[in-house]
Amino acid sequence: MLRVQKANRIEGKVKVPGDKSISHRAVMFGALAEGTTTIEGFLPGADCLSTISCFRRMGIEIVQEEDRVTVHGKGWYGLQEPSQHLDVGNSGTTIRLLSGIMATQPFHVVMEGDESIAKRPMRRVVGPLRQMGAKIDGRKDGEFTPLAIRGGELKGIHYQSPVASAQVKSAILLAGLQAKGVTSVTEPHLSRDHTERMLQAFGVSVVRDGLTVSVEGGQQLKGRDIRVPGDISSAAFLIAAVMMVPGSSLLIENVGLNPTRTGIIDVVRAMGGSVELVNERVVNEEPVADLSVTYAELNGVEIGGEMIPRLIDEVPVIAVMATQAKGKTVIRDAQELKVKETDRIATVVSELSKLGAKVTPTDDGMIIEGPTPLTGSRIDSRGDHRIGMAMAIAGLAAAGETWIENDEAIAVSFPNFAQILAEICR
Ligand code: SPQ
Repeated sequence: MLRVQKANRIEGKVKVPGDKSISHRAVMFGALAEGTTTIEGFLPGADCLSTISCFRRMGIEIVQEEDRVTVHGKGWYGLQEPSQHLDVGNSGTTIRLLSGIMATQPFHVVMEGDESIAKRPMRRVVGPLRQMGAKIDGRKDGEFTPLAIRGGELKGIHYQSPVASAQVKSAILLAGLQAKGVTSVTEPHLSRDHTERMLQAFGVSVVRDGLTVSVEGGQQLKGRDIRVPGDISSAAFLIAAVMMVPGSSLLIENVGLNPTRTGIIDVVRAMGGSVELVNERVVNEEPVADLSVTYAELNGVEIGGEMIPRLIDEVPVIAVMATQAKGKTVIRDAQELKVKETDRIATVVSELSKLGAKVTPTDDGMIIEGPTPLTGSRIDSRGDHRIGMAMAIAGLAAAGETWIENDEAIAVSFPNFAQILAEICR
């Protein structure tokens, strides 16, 4: 169990681990590319290690030491049929992107993960991949794991996605790279675009036209060196830590600032907090900067529409900040939260209420009223890394001690979270 005490101040200079979305993609694309890919700044979190182990099971040699990884790619069709099931652990990104890749492979594979993965919807990728010609089966007609895929020849489709999801978009585009003709995906709002950026870095031609992105079949990837920036979704917890404790300030170095991910910065600023970008640069097609974060009294805010995909993983910690903000914070259009590692509307409401917060669930989000004094309590991460970390941050402003049960889930995306928190808390 993780114990968090009320903090007097947050201060210092820190680096967050590598971006999870980019780390997954670097390993996957490296494995499918011709030649060697080296990755620096890789996130050695449980989810990305699941991606590595899946590709090792398909015969790809991958050497990983902390945040350095070397992938010996054998080209798109260099993967071998695995003799065992692929275990994706807790990682939605792994199973959904791999579904797209497996749909192109001339062999049979079964993929499954943990209890949380078994409850997450898969037909959102299975449906369009079947339209392309892939043979995929799973519980409830392909809605749930285990998924059994027999890949083969695919045809390009145009897919109008009902959800703004980078995992859906990526699965289809990856399958499209080996399909006949052109494959395109149109989303209702722009989701994170790391796949598009990194495919281009691996030598693939990707065409964007507004909310539509397309690829032509028959393209090959070439191995390259990748430097992964720090994960803004991890930095979000530290930004929130500053906003929870009056008088705090923090420098967070080397944070990825892809505009499809920076909603958290816009929201903190809209609430009245100060986040300045220092030393802005571009690393491997991704914008990066250091963040200088300073405490300010916050006001409630309304969030919805196209902003939601830009901060979807940060909603739990935004709810935490909102407990200390003056007035109402309303989060809408965020029904996707219900199909994450947990139903994040329900878990935020149940766990944050235990600390004394005023949070009301709605059909597509939640309403938080603040400021409310919080009192330390025993919280359950429910096996969801982002819930565990968000509640630990709430604990920094709660009287007494807050205990986070099932805190091991935090290692999914931020293995040294407790250590960094200890370093910056005064
Ligand atoms: O990989 P997983 O388990 O789906 O992880 C989460 C997270 O909180 O870390 C979501 F639960 O992030 C997703 C994110 O919500 C990672 C991701 C990606 O790398 O493509 C995209 C988002 O999901 P989606 O469903 O909107 O595509």
